[in-house]
Amino acid sequence: MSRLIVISNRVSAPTAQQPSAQGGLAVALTAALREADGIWFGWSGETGETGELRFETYDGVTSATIDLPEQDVEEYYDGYANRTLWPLFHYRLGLTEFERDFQGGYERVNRLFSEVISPHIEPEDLVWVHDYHMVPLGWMLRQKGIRNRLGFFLHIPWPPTRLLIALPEHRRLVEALFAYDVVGFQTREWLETFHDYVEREMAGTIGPNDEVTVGGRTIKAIACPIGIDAREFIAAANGEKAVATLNRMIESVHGRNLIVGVDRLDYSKGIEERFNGYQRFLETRPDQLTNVSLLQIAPPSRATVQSYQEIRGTLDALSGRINGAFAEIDWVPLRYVNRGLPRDVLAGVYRAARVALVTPLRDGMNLVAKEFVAAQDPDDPGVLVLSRFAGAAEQLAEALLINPYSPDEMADAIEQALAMPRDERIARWRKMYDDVCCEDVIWWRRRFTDALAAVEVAPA
Ligand code: GDG
Repeated sequence: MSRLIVISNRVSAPTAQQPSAQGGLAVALTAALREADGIWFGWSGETGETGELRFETYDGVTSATIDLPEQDVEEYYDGYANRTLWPLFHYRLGLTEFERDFQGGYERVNRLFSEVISPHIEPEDLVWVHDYHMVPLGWMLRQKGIRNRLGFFLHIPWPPTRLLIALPEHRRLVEALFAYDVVGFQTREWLETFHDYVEREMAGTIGPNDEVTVGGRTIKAIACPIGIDAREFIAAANGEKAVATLNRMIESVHGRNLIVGVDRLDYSKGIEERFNGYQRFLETRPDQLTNVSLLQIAPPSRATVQSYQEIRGTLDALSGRINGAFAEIDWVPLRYVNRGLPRDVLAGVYRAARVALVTPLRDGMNLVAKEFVAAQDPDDPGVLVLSRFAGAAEQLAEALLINPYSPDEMADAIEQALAMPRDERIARWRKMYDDVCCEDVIWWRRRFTDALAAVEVAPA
C-alpha cells in the first residue's frame, strides 16, 4: 500500500493541544490518514515569518504545518479563498470580490507550499490535494519535478460555466487542474458542470471511463461523494456523553418536538432562510405554536470577512425578532447557540431531535445531514428536511427535499415532518441509514485513492 500525502489549507488533524477534529474535511481525513500511515501538510493557522515545516504525530496521524506572513493570509486566505472562490463557487456572484492582489497572494502561497512540501514526497507516494485553496498546487509540484500520481478533490460545488467565466483568470485556474491525474467532485451534478466548462471554454472532450481530454492531456474526472465515519459516529451517539445530552435535551423541551440545525456560521448554509421558514411555520400554524422548539447551533467561522460579520448580525437580529414575537412567559421558539459543541454532545442533540433542518443554499455535500441520519434511533427515527441544493440530496433522496429559498416550502416540510407516521419515518430513514453506512468515509477514501492508484504512469 502506498503512503498517502494529503495537502490542504489547514491541517485540522487532532494534536496534543486540540485533541478533537472539527469541520467536514478534518473529520473525514483524520480517519483516512490513520489507516494509510500518511502525512497531512498545510498552514498552521498562525501568522508570522514563514519558517520550517513543523512535524507532529498525535494519535496515529502525522501533521506538518507552516506559518504564513500576514499579507499572505490576507490575500490568499481571507482574500482569494474566502472572498473570491468561496462565494463564486457557491453561486454568489454579488458577494464575490475580484482583486488582482488576492490572486497574487493565492499563487504565492501555492508556490511556497510546492517548495516546502516537494522535498518530503517519496517516489511511490500518492499525493492528494484538497479543495479550492490549493487548485494550482499540482501544477506547481509538477514544475518542481514531482512525477507522482497527483489527485485533487473539490469539497465545494463546481459553479456553472457562465458564473465561472466572471473570474478574470478562470482559464488559468481550470488549466491548472489538468496537472492532476484524478480530479474528484462531490456529485454527478458538479462533475457535469465541470464537463460543460471543458467543452465550451477549452474545446475539450469527455471520453469513456471518466476521461476528460484537453489539448492532448487526458485526466480522470470522477464523482466521489464524501461520507462520514459512520461507525465512529454511531458509537458516539450511543456513548455516555450523548445519552446524557439526549436526556438533558428531552428534559429541556418539556414534551415538545425538538427541531435542530447545526452549521458553521456561513451564508451558504441558509440559516437566515431557515429562520424565515420557521417563522412562517409559527405564523401560519398557531395551533403548533408551543409544540415545537428550534435549536440552532452555529459556531462562528471566518470572522474577519465582512460578509460573515454581516450574516452574524442578521441572524442575531432575526433570532431576537422571532423570540420577541412568539415567545411565551414559559417558552421560547428558538434557541440560537453561537458556539461549537463537543462532537459527542452534538450526537446526543441529533438523537433528541424529531426534525433536522439542513437547508443550505448551496453545499458541496453537507455532512451534518449524514451525521443526523447516523445518530437516529432505529425504532423512532427523526425526519431529515434537506435542501435540494446540497450535494447530499443526490444520495439522500428519501429526505424531505425542499427549496430553501421558499419559506412556505420550509414551513410545509416542518409540518409534514412533525406529522409523519412512524412507519414512514422508519422506511425513509432505513434507506438513508444504509447508504450513509455503506458509502462512508472509508468508502470515499478508497474510491478516490483506488482511482488515483490505477493511473498508469505519471506524465513526464
Ligand atoms: C465542506 C463543504 C462538505 C458543525 N458544528 C459543530 C461541529 N460541526 C461539524 C459537523 C460536520 C462539520 O462540522 C461540517 O461539515 P459540513 O459538510 O456540513 O460543512 P463544511 O464545513 O462547509 O465543509 C461541505 C465538507 O467540506 C466535506 O467535504 O460536506 O459541503 O462545504 O462534521 O458535525 N462539530 C462539533 N461542534 C459543533 O458545534 N464538534
